[in-house]
Amino acid sequence: MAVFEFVSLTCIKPSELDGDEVYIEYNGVKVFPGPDQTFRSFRAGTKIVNTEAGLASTALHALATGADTTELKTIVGADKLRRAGVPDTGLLVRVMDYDTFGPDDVLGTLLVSDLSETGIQERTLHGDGGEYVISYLVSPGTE
Ligand SMILES: [Ca+2]
Ligand SMILES: [Ca+2]
Repeated sequence: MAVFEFVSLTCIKPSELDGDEVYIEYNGVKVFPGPDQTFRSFRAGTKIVNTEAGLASTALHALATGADTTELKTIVGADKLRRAGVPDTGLLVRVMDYDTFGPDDVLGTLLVSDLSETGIQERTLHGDGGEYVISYLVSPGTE
């Protein structure tokens, strides 16, 4: 099974004026923030980076810049976001905004399945008026 590795998520523009309440799902299962937290607040410029991703340290240093950047390993309970197996049907990554009233909003979805992509991948997500950039790696796993 191929392996998906989360690298970073950056908020360019939140969907709500006062920021979003972000959580992330892999194939419908919540993987971020942790079991004890409903969401994590993101404003313009907020970034989380997996500094344990399989990238050259120089590339990671370049990513882990910015005043509002948090290393994933410092977020308690967020280990499940770091990596996941990619089933044959693909891995659906969904970035969500929690809302107190009404259904939560989808900030973006990404179906990861293409193993021909090598190196760091970057996608811009547009959902509910927000703009986020997600980056990740996909590598062939061992059977
Ligand atoms: Ca909302
Ligand atoms: Ca919200």
